[in-house]
Amino acid sequence: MTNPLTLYLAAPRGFCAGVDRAIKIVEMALEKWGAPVYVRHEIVHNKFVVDGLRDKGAVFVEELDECPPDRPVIFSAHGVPKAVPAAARQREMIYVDATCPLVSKVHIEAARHHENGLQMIMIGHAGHPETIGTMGQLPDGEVLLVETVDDVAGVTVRDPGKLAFVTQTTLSVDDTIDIVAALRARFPAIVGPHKEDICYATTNRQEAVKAIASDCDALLVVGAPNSSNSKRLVEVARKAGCTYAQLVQRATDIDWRALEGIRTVGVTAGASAPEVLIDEVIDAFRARFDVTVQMVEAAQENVEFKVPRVLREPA
Ligand code: 0CM
Ligand code: SF4
Repeated sequence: MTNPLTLYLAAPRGFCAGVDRAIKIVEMALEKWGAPVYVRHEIVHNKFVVDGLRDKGAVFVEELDECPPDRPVIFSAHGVPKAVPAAARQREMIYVDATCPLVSKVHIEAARHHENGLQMIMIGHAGHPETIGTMGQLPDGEVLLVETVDDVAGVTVRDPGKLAFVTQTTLSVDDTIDIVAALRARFPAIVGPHKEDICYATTNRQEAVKAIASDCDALLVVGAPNSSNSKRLVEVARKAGCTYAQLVQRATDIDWRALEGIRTVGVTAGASAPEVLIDEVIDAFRARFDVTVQMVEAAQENVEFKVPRVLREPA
């Protein structure tokens, strides 16, 4: 006799519209131009997705100068500094930009504020490709990075009356509220978005985790260790009262010993994790427990983004 287990399946979870579009861009580029097609940085932060595209002929590199000039190159969903497409044009390369339109929107906001003479502050994680890409929309030194409430006190600005802020799209909604509040308290004239630039997918996945976390003895987030939005889901679960919340790339990562005796488990996935990996995790639970799946839906999503025109036109 296996023990009963209620599995709360969070919705929405997994792929967002920007990830869907970015993967489609690589697939369509391979169809249009044949292999190899180069991709600068992991198209989305998921090893399973990257391995699948590599099998179809995509070659993943970190920098543009690792690509031969006569093959197409795709820029990842996280966005790139302005210098990257500029270098591709200089080398007369074919390039397709898979930057999520919601990240591009932040790039445009930053450029607009800069044109209006405002110095920029970015709320984001140092070293993350989206932060590097957004900061790289403006000349060096024009964007100051803050990661925490404490950073706000230490930031040195040119003119407190001429400031604006943007954020990374995949931050913790609750942590960002505090950082924005600290910025507005120290710099009352700061200009910014109504709330922040966190995207709909990040917000909804965090809401769904909050809806189940306190009812879960354990909660697993399917996602990669370099996926910002996935890591935030683990933090949100812990803050919302789930004492055992873990990131797993796939079912083989699950620590079954730590799950002994649980009666309830939550399962969700970051925006870059494919549904097959979630199914795999659920199947692994079914093999060990008498599982009842209960879906908990925090929001409905119907966002879709078109692929760039160059891929919709015949070769
Ligand atoms: O930004 P993050 O690390 O969460 O990227 P990801 O590839 O895991 O998710 C989708 C995106 C974007 C931009
Ligand atoms: Fe775009 Fe948000 Fe998805 Fe990132 S997580 S690709 S910003 S929709």
